[in-house]
Amino acid sequence: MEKLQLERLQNTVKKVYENVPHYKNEFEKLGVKPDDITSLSDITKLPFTKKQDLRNNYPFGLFAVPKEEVVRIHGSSGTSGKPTVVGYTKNDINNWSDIVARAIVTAGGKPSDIFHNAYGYGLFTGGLGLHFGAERLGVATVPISGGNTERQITLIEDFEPRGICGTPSYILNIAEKMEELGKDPRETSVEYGIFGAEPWSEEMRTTLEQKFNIKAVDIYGLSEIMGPGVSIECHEAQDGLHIAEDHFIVEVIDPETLQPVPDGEDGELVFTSLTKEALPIIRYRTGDIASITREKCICGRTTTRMSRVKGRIDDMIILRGVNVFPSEIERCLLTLDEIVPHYQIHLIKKGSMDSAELHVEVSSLFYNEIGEDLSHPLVEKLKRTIQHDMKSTCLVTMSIKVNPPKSIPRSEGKAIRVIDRRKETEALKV
Ligand code: DLL
Repeated sequence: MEKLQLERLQNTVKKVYENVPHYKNEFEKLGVKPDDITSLSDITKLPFTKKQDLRNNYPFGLFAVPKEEVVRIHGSSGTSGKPTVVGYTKNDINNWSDIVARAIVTAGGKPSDIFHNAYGYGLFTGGLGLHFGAERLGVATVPISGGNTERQITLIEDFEPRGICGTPSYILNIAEKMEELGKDPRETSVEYGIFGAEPWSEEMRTTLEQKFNIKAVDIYGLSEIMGPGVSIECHEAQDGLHIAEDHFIVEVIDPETLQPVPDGEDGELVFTSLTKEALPIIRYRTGDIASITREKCICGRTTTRMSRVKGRIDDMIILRGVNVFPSEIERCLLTLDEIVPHYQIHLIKKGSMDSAELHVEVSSLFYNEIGEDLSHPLVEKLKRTIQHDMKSTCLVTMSIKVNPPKSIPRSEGKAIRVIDRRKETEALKV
């Protein structure tokens, strides 16, 4: 594997140096030439790539092949402004399909399956990425995309898929809709789920596995590197995501010092592509926080594994010096029966201090129990419990807002967990 990686790294470095002016400039700034890469550890001599570099070269400035060779364009969902644009040659699509086909097998899929693909089709890489991989494996793929939940349920009942994929928040949404319609998700034909594209917790895994009586695995990826399939958990261990190391080199760095962190310690994931033609990418800083292990997995695979992504550096909330990721808050919330696994964190200003409101939603059962009265003493008790859990496990204090059932917006793709209202709440104070 190391021999293959080095060969492919050297090719990639040469390709970007010769064909992408941005990389030639960056290499020259650091005084590094393609021939300087003689071992895998030389990768640290190379420049990092950041999302801003893609934006500065919008739309096609980082492409390493003539436009005629590009057969597909995707874009990252991004927060604001223009999307980050990525491109693929025929070969890139071919490799990506192989990687995703392999990922589906790792998750427990078989060529004879029917596969319900509830990832969004479009500029987002989720839908088409899983689709091509599933077809490559030979499974009958249902390109339902996200949304239109009642129709999704009908097709799950009628087509009897063995596999399902989508964002964990949307799949939960499907389960809830089924329950609302008096159907039991445990009675569907689904046996395994491939969930990702957003951070989710171990507790959310348990919730989804129990609701559908399935095995749920975590899939990771990002448009800039390829899309879904950069890594995936195996169904045997469900313990860390196997990285497709024949196509990507992983590093984990301290986001402040940019120095490598030891295996097992959290840091920012950095990926270098090894086989990409249209958009080869060197040391891409993902902004995602995770750790890696090189220990052999019980499934027999020997690839490096990454932990579940805790969250993006940009999504980390800092309250009075304490750092917390929404996924850690989710872990606390899912242990309580009175509330459902939908929540939002509103960042607000209290005076000059940043503070946070945690919006949760009660279950219909609990809502009936309290006579639909949110000033009921049991609600006060619930708030105190959440506040206490939050303080003891996440070390943060948040004010808790308890909302009636179905009041927190449901996602059809990636869930929005953090809403920054600091600007507007600051204005209110003046
Ligand atoms: O989300 C690709 C994807 C599609 C992955 C379907 C898995 C399944 P982007 O839209 O470019 O691509 O967003 C990439 O999403 O940097 C992470 O912050 C987050 N992300 C992706 N997978 C996971 C995961 C797709 N399993 C960004 N856990 C990444 C946590 C994830 N975060």
